[in-house]
Amino acid sequence: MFDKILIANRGEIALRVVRACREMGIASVAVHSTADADAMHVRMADETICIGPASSTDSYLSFPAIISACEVTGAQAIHPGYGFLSENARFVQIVEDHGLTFIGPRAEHIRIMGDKITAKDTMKELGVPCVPGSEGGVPDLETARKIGEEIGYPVIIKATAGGGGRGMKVANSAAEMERAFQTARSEGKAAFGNDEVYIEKYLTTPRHIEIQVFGDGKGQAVHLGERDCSLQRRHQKVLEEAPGPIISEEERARIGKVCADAVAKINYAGAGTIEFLYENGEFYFIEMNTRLQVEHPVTEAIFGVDLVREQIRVAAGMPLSFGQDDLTINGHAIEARINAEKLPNFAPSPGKITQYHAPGGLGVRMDSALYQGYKIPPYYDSLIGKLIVHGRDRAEALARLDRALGELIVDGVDSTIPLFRMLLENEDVRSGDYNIHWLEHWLEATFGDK
Ligand code: MV4
Repeated sequence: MFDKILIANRGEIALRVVRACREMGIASVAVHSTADADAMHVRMADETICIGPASSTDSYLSFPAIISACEVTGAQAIHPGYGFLSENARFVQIVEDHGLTFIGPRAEHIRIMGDKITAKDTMKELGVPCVPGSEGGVPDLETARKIGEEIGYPVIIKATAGGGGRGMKVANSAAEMERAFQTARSEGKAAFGNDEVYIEKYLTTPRHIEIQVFGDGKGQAVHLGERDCSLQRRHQKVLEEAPGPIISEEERARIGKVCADAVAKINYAGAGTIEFLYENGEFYFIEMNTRLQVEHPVTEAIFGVDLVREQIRVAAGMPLSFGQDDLTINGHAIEARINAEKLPNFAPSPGKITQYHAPGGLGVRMDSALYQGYKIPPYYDSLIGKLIVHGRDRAEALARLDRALGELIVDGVDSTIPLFRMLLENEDVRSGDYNIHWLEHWLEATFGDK
């Protein structure tokens, strides 16, 4: 096992990793930019090192700064958290070239899943159900039109280097194909330097269901069920829950096994998330994320496992501490993402926290790096906390979320807390009757004329 781990991240996720390290008796090193000198993740780690200026390009994203920080502190492994360098295959290669361990999958798997065409080809080959569409890339407009006729409109054109909603265009009819195709191409070229695109049947009202998988890197893998993350705004998740409100035990076991078998077959190491669109009782693969996700705590809550501890163990060459038969679901969990943003437009709201009180009690977990007097810097994302509640069933989890939100105090900046109070009063949310478009429609209906 490692003696010392460097955490190449900030905020609540850096703190999350510090906590796992401490419980495992591993020393933690926090890195920070000059803007984060007073951050909680820095205060809570065993050692700290400043790696550059406020701009993430020159600090949290800087290969030389992070590798040097390992050399200076003697850290043997790097936990990347999510975002930043967590899905950067070149970084993983460089980490390994320096004799360090990346706590995550191999560079090869990150590379495969980062190219969406290769990811889909790979998954299809492994028996994972995919959205009907083009076989690989679509080289020109003529081919695009042919595929449009074959699979039928509406279709969606996606940049292979995209993902998370960037570089995607819908064509509702043949008349819209030229414009959608060219726009997806040029957006791919401009944003990622890659103009390769592929085409899929456009599913109009799916849910976003993602399966948590975990591999030991040596051919063993398990699944930890699904999360329903359909409540999103502009491709940012707002509320996530596990298990999915409309997924049956049989469906979970079936798609879960397909996913676990797929990652076992490629010797995948560590945590992964296989994203699906779910419509009319069918799962359609869209992307795989080769990192720990923001919303991992809802899975931890219902399975009673520590996914970060498991990531560290697997990276150290240890076997998984649970088999599929050890993993059973207990109750229901919901996560509310608290952002420093002002409603109704979600404008960033950095500034000083004048008062902070975290909720507590049975089934309540607050993952946050906030404290009273902390100044939220304007340079990074606006996530300031995740409130995760766990109940015996969905109704109890909803009631607990409402109760915990009532205890939570974040003063000095605007936050998305009031949004959750409103959502909890909504009948569709209460019954779990929503899809990927629900939240944006509701926001428009609720705040649209303001
Ligand atoms: C789709 C789709 C409908 N049909 N693909 C958006 C983000 C990226 N992960 C994939 N996305 C979508 N792909 C087909 N074939 C609709 C979306 C989509 C979406 C997906 C998940 C969660 C929220 C979304 C919001 C808009 C569009």
